[in-house]
Amino acid sequence: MTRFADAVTVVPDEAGLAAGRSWIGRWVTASRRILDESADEPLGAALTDDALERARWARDQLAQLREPVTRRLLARSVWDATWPHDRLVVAASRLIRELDRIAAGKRIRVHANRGLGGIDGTIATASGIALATADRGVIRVLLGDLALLHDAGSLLGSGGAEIEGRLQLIVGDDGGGSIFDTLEVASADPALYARVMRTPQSVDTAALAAAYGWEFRRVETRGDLMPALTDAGATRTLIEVPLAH
Ligand SMILES: Cc1ncc(C[n+]2csc(CCOP(=O)(O)OP(=O)(O)O)c2C)c(N)n1
Ligand SMILES: [Mg+2]
Repeated sequence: MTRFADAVTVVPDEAGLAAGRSWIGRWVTASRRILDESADEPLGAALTDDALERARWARDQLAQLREPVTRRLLARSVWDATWPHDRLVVAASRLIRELDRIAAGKRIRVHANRGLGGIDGTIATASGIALATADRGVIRVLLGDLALLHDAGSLLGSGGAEIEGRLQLIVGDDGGGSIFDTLEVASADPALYARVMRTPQSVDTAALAAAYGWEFRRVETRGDLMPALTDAGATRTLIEVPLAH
């Protein structure tokens, strides 16, 4: 027998709601712990009366700003720079694993292609989101170098005047596909591994961006990262970040 229902009524399940609340509570606590662990170094040394100690602290801070960007810092900075009126698109990359590890709870919309959706199409996906959304923030795409190169053709489509919002491609460049470095296959013969899995590349990304009319910025140091991510200037920017590790 076949029956058709015109309406469904959801009956509140008090026990279920309580269990859900307790589950969320545990996640919020874990998230806060991660935030606390990642909090900036206490300002003790900066506030000390000892001039030498203060100078040492200032020198250390400056030296840190001049250091190259790590994968973790990139993931954290993109997360920190993104707010509820923005959107984030994350490609299949080692970067999404890093983000998964460090991102603490925050009410922002994050998109990712899963399943058969591969690294090709990441930029096209972001362009579609940019076209469909009425949000007026920045659409940030966090992707690896290979994901950029596999979808370079989408730099063309996403440039149309149709897209009013700002689109920012943030490319963590580690010269190939490093996601496999952390998987079992990394123990294969090094030459074969490089040829089949890592597929090194050294494409001139600045020239690629110029060819498609995108603004281009290369971020070499920690100090340059946040200003690049929060720059309200161009509508279509490709930010290349060479990764230290
Ligand atoms: C079309 C397609 N081919 C292959 C893959 C398998 N794959 C997943 S991640 C990845 C490498 C990504 O390299 P990159 O974009 O540089 O990111 P990284 O891991 O280096 O951060 C590949 C080849 C895929 N997902 N889709
Ligand atoms: Mg890579």
